[in-house]
Amino acid sequence: MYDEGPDYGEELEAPEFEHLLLEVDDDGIAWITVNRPKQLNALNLEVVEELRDCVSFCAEDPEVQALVIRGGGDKAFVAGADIQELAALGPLEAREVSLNGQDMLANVESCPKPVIACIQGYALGGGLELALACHLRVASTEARLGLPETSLGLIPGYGGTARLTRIAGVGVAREWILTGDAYPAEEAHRVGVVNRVVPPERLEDEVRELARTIMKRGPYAVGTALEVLRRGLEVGQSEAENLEADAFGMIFATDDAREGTSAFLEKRKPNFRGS
Ligand code: DAK
Repeated sequence: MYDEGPDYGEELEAPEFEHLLLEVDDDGIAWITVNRPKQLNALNLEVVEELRDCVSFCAEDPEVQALVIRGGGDKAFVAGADIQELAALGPLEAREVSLNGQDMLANVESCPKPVIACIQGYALGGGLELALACHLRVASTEARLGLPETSLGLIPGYGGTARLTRIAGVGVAREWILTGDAYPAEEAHRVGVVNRVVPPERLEDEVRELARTIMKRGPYAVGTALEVLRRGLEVGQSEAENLEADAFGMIFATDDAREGTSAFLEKRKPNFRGS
């Protein structure tokens, strides 16, 4: 389903960021920190552009096998779009902001490597929308999540109506969007908005373990599954099943599929190469 697998010989140089920290650890996990803790990591235009560039870089970089997005400081993942910036927008600029933001979130959602949101505090408005575009969400018991746009006289503008509905169902999406309330992590977990909830001191380890588990699987299969899941949501069931069958067929042309099945039969661990 993807034209090219990663090129293991290539070394890429990380771009420089003003509002993000990027650290690729020894496991190949890229820890991307939105680092504006004084503004509770609110998303201004620059952060949105940097996030898009950073995710594109990580998607390309053969050193990176999984991405984690988190917020700087201990109070917030991301407390939304930057309200100061929003307040000054006219309709044309708002449209520009919308297109920019949607482009960045599409980049996150279509990343062929798993992207995990690590939510330690507030994930509100555009911040929750960023987390919803990630493939998985792990939250601390201290986190609070919500879409408070209606309390500002707005509606979610970064795909929140569509993504929350697909992830948690229209009943939950209506309640969250109409009330604008911030919900505790346990409630977000109960309704399926987050995958796991752990005490704050466990959060980073839980995210790392989740990433490591996925990284042991065939990278080509993981990327293909992510794409089939994403594209399958955009079409009806029979077309989604066709997409799955096509991708299933193509997987059988990969070295990883041969390696994975042989390793099982030979009772050894697979050595996947992502191709
Ligand atoms: N933007 C800018 N600054 C923010 C911010 C935000 N979203 N959230 C917090 N801050 C700033 C505060 O102004 C404060 O700055 P100083 O006063 O210290 O200079 C600092 O962060 C600390 O915040 P607080 O003093 O308020 O801290 P508290 O612990 O008292 O309260 C809070 C924490 C998270 C409950 C509170 O800060 C809060 O309610 N923040 C706003 C949350 C919110 O409403 N977020 C949703 C924003 S609306 C669009 C696309 C997307 C969107 C809109 C349009 N288009 C396509 C056009 C998305 C909209 C949103 O996300």
